[in-house]
Amino acid sequence: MSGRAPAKASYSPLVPEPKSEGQATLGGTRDAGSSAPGRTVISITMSKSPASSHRIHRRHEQSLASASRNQESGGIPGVPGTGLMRVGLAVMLCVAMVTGTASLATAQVTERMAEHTIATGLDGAYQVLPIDMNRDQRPDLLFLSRTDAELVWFENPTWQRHVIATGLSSMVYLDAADTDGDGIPEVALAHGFSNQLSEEFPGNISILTHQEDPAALWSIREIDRMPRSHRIRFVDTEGNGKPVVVVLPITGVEAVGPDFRTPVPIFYYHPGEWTRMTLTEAEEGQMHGAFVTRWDGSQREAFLNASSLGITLNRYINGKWMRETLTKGDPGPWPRSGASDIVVGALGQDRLLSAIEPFHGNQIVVYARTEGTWQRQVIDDSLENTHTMAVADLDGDGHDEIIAGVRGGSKQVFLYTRDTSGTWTREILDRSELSPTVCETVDLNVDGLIDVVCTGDAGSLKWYENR
Ligand SMILES: [Ca+2]
Ligand SMILES: [Ca+2]
Ligand SMILES: [Ca+2]
Ligand SMILES: [Ca+2]
Repeated sequence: MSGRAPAKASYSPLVPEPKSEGQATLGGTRDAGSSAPGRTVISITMSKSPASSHRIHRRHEQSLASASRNQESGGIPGVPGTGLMRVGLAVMLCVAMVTGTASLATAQVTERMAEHTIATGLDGAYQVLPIDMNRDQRPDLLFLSRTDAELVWFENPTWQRHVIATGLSSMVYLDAADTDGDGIPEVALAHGFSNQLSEEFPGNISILTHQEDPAALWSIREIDRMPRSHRIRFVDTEGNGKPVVVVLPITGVEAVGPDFRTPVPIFYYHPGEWTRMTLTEAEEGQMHGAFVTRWDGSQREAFLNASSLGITLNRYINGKWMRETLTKGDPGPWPRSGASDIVVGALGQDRLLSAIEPFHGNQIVVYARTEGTWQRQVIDDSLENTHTMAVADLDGDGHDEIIAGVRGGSKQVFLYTRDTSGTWTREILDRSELSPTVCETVDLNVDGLIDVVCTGDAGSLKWYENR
């Protein structure tokens, strides 16, 4: 599992000298995140894992885009600065820095991505969730602010803002799924959140249902209160369109930092009954991300959760929750152990697990299953307070890219691409100080190409159009 020492990435700094396209520059010392404005190339070799035909179900079919990359400015979408700077950056993006095996073919995925700003000034911006809210087949954007009293969605493509609930406090997370088959999702919301124990922050769990007009106020029903409830997910455990609601507190109620070393329960609720059920009491420490996926390739959904204990697969089989810890994550000493967020993607026919480690951690880790165990490989350990990750095959080569965002340091959004030789390359998807809290992947303009949408502490909501 993860007991072995992590495979460290090697780095090369970008040398700011114009090179002709296709020309490689070798070697150099690690200087990730330095003042060099271009990308850092991270080179590792991954083991080939056994074949698995799994592919997560929310993925849309995707075709290889045309290679029309020539932007009028000659620059990078969203890159501020003078024309000269843009030209310089464009030239630098044509320079592939390599360590070990040369890799020039698959980088520059960010050149496909055109940045668009949907909204700014969103104080407390925390979560964006793409989902069609009005049955027009265009994904809209549910949006949640930690400090705003209004729960809203932005309507695609005009991005008109609609308020569906008011008078809320300390919202922290939501999920949405159409549980009654009318084409408009129901929303599960965790609010009244704080890391502190206080009657002011009881950890409300509520279900919202639309009325006649999904753009008008929705009805809201509180189903439970559990302090420190922090992540919430619909999970269609039976594959019948009647998902349970799973709630993951960030720590145990009695936990005290920095160790937080008490059990953390996971709860779930059957739709309609809304009686609190305990899924497990075996988690411990700090718990963060949860990723829903059709792990077995059937209609049944499972979810993976990340915590101080690692990454655990949760499946509901024959009326019982079955839990299997896939990896212990970062093998570092408590409390800097385990994982913070987890995503499941695909590398060709193989399953890709990728994680942020440890809690709000500095590392992007990929796992490939080899000979029955998940091999841990750190592809970047230069980050600070990494808070979100997502996967999608943006360039249509059958291998998912990883999108990750940091709230510390440069506060940027990064994109990691693996080429066929196993080399991971890091590019900057958003070089503003977005301080991303959540990024998601979705085909927002319904053109068959998966796009990226992010929000964060800077109060902006942006999408990155795949062209
Ligand atoms: Ca829509
Ligand atoms: Ca519905
Ligand atoms: Ca790809
Ligand atoms: Ca698209």
